[in-house]
Amino acid sequence: MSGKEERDAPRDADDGAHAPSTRRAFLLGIGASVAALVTLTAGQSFGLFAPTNLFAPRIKGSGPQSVPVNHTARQAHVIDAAQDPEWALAITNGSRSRMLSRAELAALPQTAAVLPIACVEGWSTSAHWRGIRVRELMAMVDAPHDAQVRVTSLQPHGNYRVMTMGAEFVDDPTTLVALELNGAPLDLDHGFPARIIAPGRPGVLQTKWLRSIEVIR
Ligand SMILES: Nc1nc2c(c(=O)[nH]1)N[C@H]1C(S)=C(S)[C@@H](COP(=O)(O)O)O[C@H]1N2
Ligand SMILES: [Mo]
Repeated sequence: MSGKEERDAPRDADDGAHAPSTRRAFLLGIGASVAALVTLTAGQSFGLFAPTNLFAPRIKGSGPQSVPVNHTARQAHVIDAAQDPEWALAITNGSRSRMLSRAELAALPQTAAVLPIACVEGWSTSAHWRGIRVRELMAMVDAPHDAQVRVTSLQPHGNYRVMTMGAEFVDDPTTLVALELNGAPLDLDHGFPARIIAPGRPGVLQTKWLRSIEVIR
């Protein structure tokens, strides 16, 4: 994809610059999510439905590495991109940028943190994460301490593809680009090769399958 196509592509979950149709789709999505949430709650409340509970894979303690999965790599259409041996995380601050392969990320100082994933769909699971502090990555491109960033996933489309993170999270010593979950490399469904984990943010903002982290200026 050329730089031009990249810029002209519709943006999802970005900083409010939705085209009208994108915005409508987003609002419809909220309606669908509420309906799904009601269904999920009902499904969990009645033992009668337990044997056919479609949401069973998301209950606490289930899923790869003992953590539920929101969207799988297949559902997010990232199977190939996430396993590309040429993958590298782009860190940019204006004209300053770094590309870091998974091996290069793994060679940087690692920080461990116990943090939950809390999904609006009705589950929360605490887990052990290990990775590189986002603020250390930002320091590598001389980002100021009050920098906000835009985080983009390899995911080609969808509401979770792009999110913004305020300086208070960027600067937090437990906000990580995580490479490991519960003592093992991230499962593909949990965001391999690298994902965001930050304290006290809703699950939707814990971006999986990272592509880039850019200072917003
Ligand atoms: N790229 C991307 N990141 C994502 C998502 C997604 O669909 N795509 N789902 C989000 C949601 S809603 C939640 S709750 C968490 C779940 O992370 P997990 O599947 O590793 O438990 O990932 C978040 N990060
Ligand atoms: Mo979620």
